[in-house]
Amino acid sequence: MSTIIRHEFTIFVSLNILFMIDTITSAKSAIALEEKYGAHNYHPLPVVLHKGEGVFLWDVDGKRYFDFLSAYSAVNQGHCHPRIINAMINQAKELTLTSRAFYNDKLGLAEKYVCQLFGYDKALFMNSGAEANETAIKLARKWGYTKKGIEENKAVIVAVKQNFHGRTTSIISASTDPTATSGFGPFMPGFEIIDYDNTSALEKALANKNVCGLWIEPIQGEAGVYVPHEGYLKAAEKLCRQHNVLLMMDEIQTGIARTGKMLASDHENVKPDLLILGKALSGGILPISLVLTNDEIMLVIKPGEHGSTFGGNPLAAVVCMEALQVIQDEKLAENAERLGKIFRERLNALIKKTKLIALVRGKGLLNAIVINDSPESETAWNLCVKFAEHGLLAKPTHGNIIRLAPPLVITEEQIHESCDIIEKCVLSF
Ligand code: IF1
Repeated sequence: MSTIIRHEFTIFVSLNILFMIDTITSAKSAIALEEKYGAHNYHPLPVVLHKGEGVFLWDVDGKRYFDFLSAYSAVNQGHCHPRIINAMINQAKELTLTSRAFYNDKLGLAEKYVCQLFGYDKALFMNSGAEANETAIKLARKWGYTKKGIEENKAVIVAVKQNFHGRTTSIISASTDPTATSGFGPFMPGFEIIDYDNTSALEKALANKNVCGLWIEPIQGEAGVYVPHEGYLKAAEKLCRQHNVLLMMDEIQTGIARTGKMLASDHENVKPDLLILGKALSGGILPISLVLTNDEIMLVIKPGEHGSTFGGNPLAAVVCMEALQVIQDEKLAENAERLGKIFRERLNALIKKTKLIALVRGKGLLNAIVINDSPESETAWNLCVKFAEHGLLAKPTHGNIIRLAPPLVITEEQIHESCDIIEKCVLSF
């Protein structure tokens, strides 16, 4: 193509792209665009966000909010943490993705970092939390066949009612939530579902010789921040050892300091066989997930048997190390422990003044209030709309439960300011 025509063509294309890229000028136009062009797989609160920093979010009209969802505990380090952003920018200028067809000079450093931090032999990086759970399923099954001697294709993974581990068709095969499963069958076999927080149900299920794994969350996030009885996790660990079953702990939402310890398992000194992490592994900058385990289990997967295009990319490796260093340097687990107690004290005091809230529960800065109304009622939703009007963002789960989980960088003063907002809205409801 001659130079002149090439230039004209370039100008023509770039003008077109320019006109195609709209700028979002109002909340209404943003919502209309998502309504028209986006899948309707969510029902967001009518808030259109433009900027985040620390515990705060700003909408397109410049209104500031306390973020009490933290992108479902992915931004524990606070929105756009400068250290993590800078680490990302510097690495992004060098190398973002090589695929695992080759080595790179960052992945090994990140693997060593997380193995030493969490006390395991080997790490397998993926991207979404669901992919990390899928990885854990494959590891547990293959370990069951090659190490425990389970008959091929007979491996069973024990899961629990009201679990949430992601949205893939295999993962929802273990779900007991009709919203997650209806219309998506047929389902993956090989899962047995028992009651959560019930050790006798555990004893019965794990005695089955075909069981290769027990798959649980240390606190059930999506179920509404359901904290099991003290000792349940320890009993689960003991029964897994007794029956040669792998403890697959999904700490994607509870991990990375959210509940006041680096891991929720740490509250009971439980050491999962397979530790499954995601979300705040990157401080909400990139999708990064991870499975940590020992050599005997990790090495059952041979070259070419598992992976993903972006899994373990050098950009994610650098971001992950910085995000975890920030958690430790800023003592965010200790902060979550201390401020979580103050938060629950304030909410328990509020409960005495209102019939609207049945109870508050949680650990560290993973908490929830249960609204004194049926799950089908609009009360929790309407209360969240009111919270938003007063500068605090939260969203109901399962109808009448409101999860309240700010970034772990929140200060004591900001906890009180947020509780003042919650109290004002609840008492005026
Ligand atoms: C949605 C829920 C929370 C998780 C645990 C694995 C995953 C998640 C314990 C999968 C993800 C997210 C997914 C998001 C909303 C949110 C959520 F309501 F869906 F269940 F937090 F409670 N294990 N949870 O919490 O990780 O593949 O998403 O990276 O799907 O609506 P992911």
